[in-house]
Amino acid sequence: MKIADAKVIVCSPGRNFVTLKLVTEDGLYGLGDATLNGRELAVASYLNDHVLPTLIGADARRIEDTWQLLYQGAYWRRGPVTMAAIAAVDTALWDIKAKSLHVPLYQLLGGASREHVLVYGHASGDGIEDAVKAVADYLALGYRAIRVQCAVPGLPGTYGVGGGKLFYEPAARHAPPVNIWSSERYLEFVPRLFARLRQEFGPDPHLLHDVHHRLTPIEAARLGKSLEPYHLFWLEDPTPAEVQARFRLIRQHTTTPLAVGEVFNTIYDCHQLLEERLVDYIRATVVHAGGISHLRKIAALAELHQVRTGCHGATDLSPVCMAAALHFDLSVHNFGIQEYMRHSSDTDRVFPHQYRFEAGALHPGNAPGLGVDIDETLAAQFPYQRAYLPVNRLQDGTVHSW
Ligand code: GCO
Ligand code: MG
Repeated sequence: MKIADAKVIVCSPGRNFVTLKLVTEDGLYGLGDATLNGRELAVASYLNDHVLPTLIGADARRIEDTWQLLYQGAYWRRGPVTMAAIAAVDTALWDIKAKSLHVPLYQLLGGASREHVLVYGHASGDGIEDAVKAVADYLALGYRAIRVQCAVPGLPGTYGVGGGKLFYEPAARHAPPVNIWSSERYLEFVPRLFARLRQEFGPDPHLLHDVHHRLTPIEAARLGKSLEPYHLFWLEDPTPAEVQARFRLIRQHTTTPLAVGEVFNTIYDCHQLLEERLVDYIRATVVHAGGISHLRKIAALAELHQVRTGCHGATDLSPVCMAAALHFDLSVHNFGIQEYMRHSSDTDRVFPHQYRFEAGALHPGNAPGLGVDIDETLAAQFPYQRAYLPVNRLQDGTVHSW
């Protein structure tokens, strides 16, 4: 079963997506998401200029061998661009293999470990009462887990607010938006937000919060401690994780569960966090962590240390990635939760898919392969538009993590 054709489809049905399509000599095809928010064309070039010419004529059944060839064979390892390109090839090959065997992908990954996949959506507000209303709206839609972000009084453009109620789009066209940040104001505000939410909704709904790498370890420790009475499902990315040992300090001070890893690309980015059990959830996902093959290895290491998965699933992860993540989520034993932000109706039309939301959970469906397709004619009507993620500055102008 040789790979006969390969193409990269870049489209922008509401936001940019990069999709790889591999076609075999038997006429089967598979899809892989290669979208890297704000840096989309770098991955398209990596695939077009360097990877795809070497794939034509290769055996589409050799998924692990192809992964190793693209990873080790390039000599230059890791990094988001490389790993998104490898992920796209890997995902497309799994799609092809499952289609060739007429089974939904999760059957090849060990079969279903659960009936469906618990998901969380994002509620956000310009003020506390707005956030309360947004959470109520999500609960009314059937969600059982909700991430809550709220504008911090006195700071313009706080992360996590705006961009639509059911999808979240931080990237902007033409130039990066600039946000302003104060950790002092934020640390004072967030416990008040969650106190109000628990007062309104009681102990049942799972509440999550994303810090987006904005605190120092000791500040993160303080936040985790001050949120303990409101028992969050998780506190996400409390501090940057380039130095994994930084999380030891946070752990010494708080029992609030921690989730990390949406920007990780390989198992090497998180092995210490997992081995020392410095986090409770690992957020690496298919497109940014080398595909299904590599994510399974991360999940296996996490399982050894009782860390559960919580894959990234913001709107910039395409329906192809969402479908792949759902097959993975359904199959791994140590699944925790899946982030699920919806796509625009144009995106849903360009990527018809089988997965469906019901009662706060998703199921990938039982179509052979990933259960997601691309309408190339429609995709061509939505050409690429340059877009940038925001940047963040402190009140005195200093650049800060966004
Ligand atoms: C999340 C993320 C997103 C990212 C975005 C970057 O937890 O969903 O932090 O909001 O910022 O996906 O491309
Ligand atoms: Mg996040």
